[in-house]
Amino acid sequence: MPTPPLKLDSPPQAGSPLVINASFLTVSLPRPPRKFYRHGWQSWSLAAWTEPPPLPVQRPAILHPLQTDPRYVNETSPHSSWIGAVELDENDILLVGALGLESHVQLSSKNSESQLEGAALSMSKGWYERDDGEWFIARGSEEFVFAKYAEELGKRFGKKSDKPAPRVWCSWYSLYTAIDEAILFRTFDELGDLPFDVLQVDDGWQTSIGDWEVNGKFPSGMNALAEKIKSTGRKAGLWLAPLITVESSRLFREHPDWFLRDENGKFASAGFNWGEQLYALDVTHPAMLEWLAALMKQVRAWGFDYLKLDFLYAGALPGKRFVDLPSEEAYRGALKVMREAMGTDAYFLACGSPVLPSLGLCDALRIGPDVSDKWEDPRDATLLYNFTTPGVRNAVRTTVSRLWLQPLIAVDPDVVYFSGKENSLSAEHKQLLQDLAFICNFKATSELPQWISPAERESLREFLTASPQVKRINRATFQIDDRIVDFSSALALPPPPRGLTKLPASFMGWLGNQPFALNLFHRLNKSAFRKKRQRAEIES
Ligand code: 9PG
Repeated sequence: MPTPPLKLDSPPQAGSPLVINASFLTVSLPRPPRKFYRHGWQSWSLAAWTEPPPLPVQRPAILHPLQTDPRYVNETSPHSSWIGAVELDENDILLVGALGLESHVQLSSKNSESQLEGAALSMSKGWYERDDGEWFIARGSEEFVFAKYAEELGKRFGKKSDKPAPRVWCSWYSLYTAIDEAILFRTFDELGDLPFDVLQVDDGWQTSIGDWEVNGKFPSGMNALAEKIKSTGRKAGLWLAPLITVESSRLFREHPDWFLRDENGKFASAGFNWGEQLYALDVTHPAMLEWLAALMKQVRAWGFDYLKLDFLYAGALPGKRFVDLPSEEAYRGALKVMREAMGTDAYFLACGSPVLPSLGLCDALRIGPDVSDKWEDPRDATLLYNFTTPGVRNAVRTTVSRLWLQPLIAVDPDVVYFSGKENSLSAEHKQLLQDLAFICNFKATSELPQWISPAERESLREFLTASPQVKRINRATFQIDDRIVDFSSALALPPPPRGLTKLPASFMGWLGNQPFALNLFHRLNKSAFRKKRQRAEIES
């Protein structure tokens, strides 16, 4: 029997957190909050302290399953996955956090009239999708409430792995999908004695998303690729997106019964990427799970010991499954299957992953959107109001807002850039990314050695060998050795589209929803990546 809804007329006293059971919980706030902490569902979804009113719905809608929790994206009250917090006053934070899966926190008003009058929102509510579960409620300093919440999560989801975070070179942010055997072999040689622990091959080696076999650009095969990396004295890393497929994959054609369906029995959308419609695997289907375990074993047998498993949100999307499990529980089951099959000695980085359901089962988690060689794309930020797309500002904002996860899991902030070639970031923004890596204690980079000057190569070496003392001063400011680093320029959100910008905003929202436009965009990108690859050849 689920417990009846629970109402707390006042929050707990500062310094005395509560853990209680309820399917539905409301906490009356002693005063209107100044800010709301929203926590996006998966790695790329926005996490930030924002003004209390709801934010405009991000666009385009076709990408919602890929970028947010599609069930709550249209919510008109500020919504947060598993955990929410309000700032009542300077350093007076009230945190409401679920200690179980399938749970949400929302800021709401007592009645809709007060909202219409513009009065501040005055209640925090939390609920579980099914049955009831535990809630953690605490009031106090920001540091205190988040640390205590993390402690309680650790007791329930498992501890942080004791593997040290490796220093990673990853192929994505240089040539994207335009990788091939020749350029990677050469890169692995030219990285020379730079102190990387892992060289990780990203998207571009496979036949198709869903068909995890080597493509024609790697004629020597996967064993040889791993072998080449290992011959340089590093561990071999590989990217794959095992819980998703593109429409044109053989897997999708051959096993239509392995895919998640919606209420009407149609295939549920997992978003749109690589110029195609994406579908999610049904992570409860026994035959699919066998396939998944075999895939993990295959990757290990090829010789890869560091696995970046991406687009994992697909395993937790809402829909009809072979076994009727709550979606996040189903996802967690698939993560267990993958972990068991790959072995505990593999380093497992989860990306594009729902946050709470991944704790305790992987070694590291990407906690923000991708970086790029741009600070911010004005089209995405101001017109589409979308903060999940690649860019330094988006990555810094969400990552800094999720550092409270550090006691629970290694947090990956994505890569740092050093090169002036093929990159238009300012020195300040590059430094901000370096500092982000320091505060996350997770270091990765992606550049081709021929793009970096001898001086840049030395900065990269220094970065990889440094282990600065990091101290958080407040939400936005850190002390890194004897420097004070301020991330506030990244944390704020631009104002919602207003007045004359509403028209181009609607048009971009419409255009971004058209598969033909996304496909065209994909092809343009691909050709730009190929040109970059050609330039890399000429520079040799
Ligand atoms: C490979 C890449 C890299 C990268 C991952 C992931 O919102 N989106 O449309 C979206 C698409 C791709 C993406 C992130 C977000 O990138 O984070 O490091 O591995 O896949 O395709």
